[in-house]
Amino acid sequence: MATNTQTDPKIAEFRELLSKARSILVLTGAGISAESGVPTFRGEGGLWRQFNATDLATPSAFARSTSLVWEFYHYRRELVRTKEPNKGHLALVEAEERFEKEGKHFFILTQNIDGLHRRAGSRNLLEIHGNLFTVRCTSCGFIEENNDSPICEALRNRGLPNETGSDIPLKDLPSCRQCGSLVRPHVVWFEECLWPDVLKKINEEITQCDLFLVVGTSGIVYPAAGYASIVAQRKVPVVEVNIEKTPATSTSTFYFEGPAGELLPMLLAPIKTDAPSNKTLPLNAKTRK
Ligand code: BV8
Ligand code: ZN
Repeated sequence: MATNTQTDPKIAEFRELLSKARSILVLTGAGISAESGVPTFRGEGGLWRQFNATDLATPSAFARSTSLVWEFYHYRRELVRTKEPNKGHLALVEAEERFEKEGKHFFILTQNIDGLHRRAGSRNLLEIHGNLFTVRCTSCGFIEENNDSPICEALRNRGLPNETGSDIPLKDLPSCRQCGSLVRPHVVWFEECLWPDVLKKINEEITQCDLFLVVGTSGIVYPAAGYASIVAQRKVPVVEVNIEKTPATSTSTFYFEGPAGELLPMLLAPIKTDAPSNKTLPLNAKTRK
């Protein structure tokens, strides 16, 4: 049941851990964008034209129904453009800035491709599955950020969830600025491996962290779903924030139930120290040796 932020003693325990942590790693999933109005994969709204995202986010779907898959990604690009980061994203930005000032390491691995962490201002961030606004050429491999709306004329006003039929000819779909061939979203589809440089960075972060927050993910998709148990095996505290229990809950030291937009600002708020630190003592005071 939902965490009572006034009385739950676990919160004080967590915040004590947070104050002592030197390297905080956060893994986020679609749930952190839910309060921004971006549908999650497996909640309601996770369907588009009666398709599951997981049916369309594959190389074979793109090869078989290129127009349909581009309409799906075009729809998501245009939808996300109308959304804003929420208090959960912003709490992570504020925490990153504060912890950096305290000489701590703070890093976010997001599974989301919506770009909302970036727009919120997070800098220590890795979008492990790519980004909706980056495209890659299917022929020459050229990768570039593309914020065009629409991304090509043929997709203007297309891709609506209640539309049927997807028959845009390949030649009218988004094309490479370098060689003119068809481009695809530069994201990691199911049955595709995460990129080697991304895997290297993930490994660095999960081996160095001494506190691991898992926020708004169903813990179904690998390899991300495996990180909590890898970190827990190092006896590092795992803290889950979700509106429901997930497979990660059993490996979590703390499980805080509730919307990330409400819980994160409270969980990550600056620790108010009552005792004046020597930084705040009046100039002529002597700090006790
Ligand atoms: C890989 C980008 C090695 C695209 C995504 C068979 C063949 C091949 C592979 C596999 C296979 N079987 C299994 C696999 C591995 C597969 C996998 O894990 N499949 C799952 C379905 C079982 N993984 C892969 O293929 C990965 N690559 O393994 O390479 C390999 C290679 C070949 C062969 C074998 C192995 C690649 C996975 C990456 C896929 N790309 N995204 C796109 O977005 O279009 S995954 C996509 O779904 C998201 O990016 C995210 O990562 C993932 C899961 O979504 P979540 O973020 O968890 O969202 P979800 O909706 O599920 O849950 C939301 C949660 O939020 C819920 O818990 C909800 O309670 C909570 N919530 C809601 N509101 C709130 C909230 N919490 C807090 N506050 C709120 N307000
Ligand atoms: Zn090209």
